Amino acid sequence: MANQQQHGSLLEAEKTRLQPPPMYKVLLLNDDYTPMDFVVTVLQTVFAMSREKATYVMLQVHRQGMGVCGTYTREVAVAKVDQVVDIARRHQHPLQCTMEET
Ligand code: TYC
Repeated sequence: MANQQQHGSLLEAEKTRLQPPPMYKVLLLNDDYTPMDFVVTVLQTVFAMSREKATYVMLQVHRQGMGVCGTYTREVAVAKVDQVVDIARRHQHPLQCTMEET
Protein backbone atom coordinates (compact mmCIF):
# COMPACT_ATOMS: atom_id res chain seq x y z
CA MET A 1 0.00 0.00 0.00
CA ALA A 2 1.17 3.56 -0.72
CA ASN A 3 2.71 5.43 2.23
CA GLN A 4 2.04 9.07 3.10
CA GLN A 5 5.12 10.34 1.22
CA GLN A 6 4.13 8.53 -1.99
CA HIS A 7 0.61 9.88 -1.59
CA GLY A 8 2.00 13.41 -1.19
CA SER A 9 4.10 13.24 -4.34
CA LEU A 10 1.17 11.76 -6.29
CA LEU A 11 -0.90 14.76 -5.22
CA GLU A 12 1.90 17.10 -6.34
CA ALA A 13 2.12 15.33 -9.71
CA GLU A 14 -1.64 15.62 -10.14
CA LYS A 15 -1.53 19.34 -9.26
CA THR A 16 1.19 19.87 -11.90
CA ARG A 17 -0.80 17.89 -14.48
CA LEU A 18 -3.85 20.08 -13.90
CA GLN A 19 -2.00 23.38 -14.42
CA PRO A 20 -2.59 25.08 -17.77
CA PRO A 21 0.57 24.92 -19.93
CA PRO A 22 2.84 27.99 -19.99
CA MET A 23 1.93 30.29 -22.90
CA TYR A 24 4.24 32.22 -25.21
CA LYS A 25 3.75 35.45 -27.14
CA VAL A 26 5.18 35.38 -30.65
CA LEU A 27 6.75 38.79 -31.32
CA LEU A 28 7.58 40.38 -34.65
CA LEU A 29 10.38 42.96 -34.76
CA ASN A 30 10.69 45.98 -37.02
CA ASP A 31 13.58 46.54 -39.41
CA ASP A 32 14.28 49.09 -42.14
CA TYR A 33 14.41 46.71 -45.12
CA THR A 34 11.66 44.08 -45.15
CA PRO A 35 8.87 45.28 -47.49
CA MET A 36 5.54 46.05 -45.79
CA ASP A 37 3.65 43.83 -48.27
CA PHE A 38 5.89 40.90 -47.42
CA VAL A 39 5.21 41.30 -43.68
CA VAL A 40 1.46 41.47 -44.31
CA THR A 41 1.60 38.27 -46.38
CA VAL A 42 3.63 36.49 -43.68
CA LEU A 43 1.12 37.50 -41.00
CA GLN A 44 -1.77 36.25 -43.16
CA THR A 45 -0.02 32.98 -44.00
CA VAL A 46 1.57 31.99 -40.69
CA PHE A 47 -0.92 33.52 -38.24
CA ALA A 48 -4.13 33.15 -40.28
CA MET A 49 -4.87 36.88 -40.01
CA SER A 50 -7.25 38.72 -42.33
CA ARG A 51 -5.57 41.24 -44.63
CA GLU A 52 -6.97 44.05 -42.45
CA LYS A 53 -5.67 42.58 -39.19
CA ALA A 54 -2.29 41.76 -40.78
CA THR A 55 -1.97 45.35 -42.06
CA TYR A 56 -2.86 46.71 -38.61
CA VAL A 57 -0.26 44.50 -36.85
CA MET A 58 2.41 45.27 -39.50
CA LEU A 59 1.88 49.04 -39.04
CA GLN A 60 1.98 48.66 -35.26
CA VAL A 61 5.35 46.86 -35.55
CA HIS A 62 6.58 49.46 -38.07
CA ARG A 63 5.65 52.36 -35.73
CA GLN A 64 6.40 50.85 -32.31
CA GLY A 65 9.30 48.53 -33.11
CA MET A 66 7.62 45.33 -32.03
CA GLY A 67 4.21 43.65 -32.02
CA VAL A 68 2.45 40.52 -30.84
CA CYS A 69 1.33 38.08 -33.58
CA GLY A 70 -0.41 35.69 -31.20
CA THR A 71 -0.14 33.65 -28.00
CA TYR A 72 0.45 29.90 -28.14
CA THR A 73 1.76 26.88 -26.27
CA ARG A 74 5.53 26.48 -26.46
CA GLU A 75 5.52 23.94 -29.34
CA VAL A 76 3.14 25.99 -31.50
CA ALA A 77 5.03 29.24 -30.78
CA VAL A 78 8.36 27.61 -31.74
CA ALA A 79 6.80 26.32 -34.98
CA LYS A 80 5.44 29.81 -35.86
CA VAL A 81 8.78 31.51 -35.14
CA ASP A 82 10.56 28.88 -37.27
CA GLN A 83 8.13 29.42 -40.16
CA VAL A 84 8.59 33.20 -40.10
CA VAL A 85 12.40 32.98 -39.84
CA ASP A 86 12.46 30.40 -42.66
CA ILE A 87 10.24 32.37 -45.07
CA ALA A 88 12.21 35.57 -44.37
CA ARG A 89 15.54 33.79 -44.92
CA ARG A 90 14.36 32.19 -48.18
CA HIS A 91 13.34 35.65 -49.46
CA GLN A 92 16.54 37.21 -48.10
CA HIS A 93 14.71 39.67 -45.84
CA PRO A 94 16.08 40.50 -42.38
CA LEU A 95 12.66 40.09 -40.70
CA GLN A 96 13.08 38.92 -37.09
CA CYS A 97 10.61 36.96 -35.01
CA THR A 98 10.97 35.76 -31.43
CA MET A 99 8.91 34.49 -28.49
CA GLU A 100 8.58 35.18 -24.78
CA GLU A 101 6.61 33.58 -21.98
CA THR A 102 3.45 35.49 -21.05
N1 TYC B 1 9.83 49.00 -41.44
C1 TYC B 1 9.61 48.24 -42.66
C2 TYC B 1 9.59 49.21 -43.85
O1 TYC B 1 9.50 50.40 -43.67
C3 TYC B 1 8.30 47.45 -42.63
C4 TYC B 1 8.29 46.40 -41.57
C5 TYC B 1 7.15 46.25 -40.76
C6 TYC B 1 9.37 45.55 -41.39
C7 TYC B 1 7.11 45.27 -39.79
C8 TYC B 1 9.35 44.57 -40.42
O2 TYC B 1 8.15 43.44 -38.68
C9 TYC B 1 8.21 44.44 -39.62
N2 TYC B 1 9.65 48.65 -45.06
